[in-house]
Amino acid sequence: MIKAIIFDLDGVIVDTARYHFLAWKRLADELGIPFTETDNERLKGVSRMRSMEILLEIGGITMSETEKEKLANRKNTWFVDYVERMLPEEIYPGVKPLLEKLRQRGIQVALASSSKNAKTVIQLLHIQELFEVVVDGTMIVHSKPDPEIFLLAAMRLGIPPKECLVVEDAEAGVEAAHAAGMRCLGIGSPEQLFKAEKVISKTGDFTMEMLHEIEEKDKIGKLED
Ligand code: B16
Ligand code: MG
Repeated sequence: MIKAIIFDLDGVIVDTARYHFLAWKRLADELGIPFTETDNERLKGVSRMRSMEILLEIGGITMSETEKEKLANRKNTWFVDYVERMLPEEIYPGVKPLLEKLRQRGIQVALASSSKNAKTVIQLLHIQELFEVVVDGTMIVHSKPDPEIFLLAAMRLGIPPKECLVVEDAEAGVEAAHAAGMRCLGIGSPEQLFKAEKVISKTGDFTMEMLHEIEEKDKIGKLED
């Protein structure tokens, strides 16, 4: 029985995933690294510094930790510029009513984002009061695909992991959910997110029937087969 739903932020609630891509692309262009939307899939859900390392791996470039931090901070400045210009209307269609409906039905709702900017984003969207629990990149040591962020969310909700459903747009996020012993609804393409119990293209398309459908499926424990 699913008692709680833990939502990722970037790419699930709002299209900040696009802003992350644009900011990384700008840095990649400056460094002369070829960087496509396909490459960007590897950065989704992972921490800022790990994303920086993946970008340098793609370009075959090595540099000192200090230099890496300087460049990652630069990327973050550009990302924050996009975010600060964001309007509350940019929340994906149907997401706010969905969060309200889930709470009315007695399902607990949490946010678990690897982003250190998550609190700013939900404040700008005026949705912070819709989450019982918010955990972000400032509260964890290991980012997705490590399960830490989802386990922390479940602990703060007081709900066992097996009774939590994660909603994610990143492969690293689906892996993190399963590593936490939770089921996962993927948002995006079924080819990319094939490990998720179910995949839909938009968060706003989520229905209560899907929740029951996912409850019926129990892929947990079978993923290693
Ligand atoms: P920041 P999510 C993740 O957020 C993004 O998907 C990922 O692309 C980003 O690198 C990470 O947050 C860190 O973000 O640089 O703002 O701390 O998808 O877990 O909500
Ligand atoms: Mg995401």
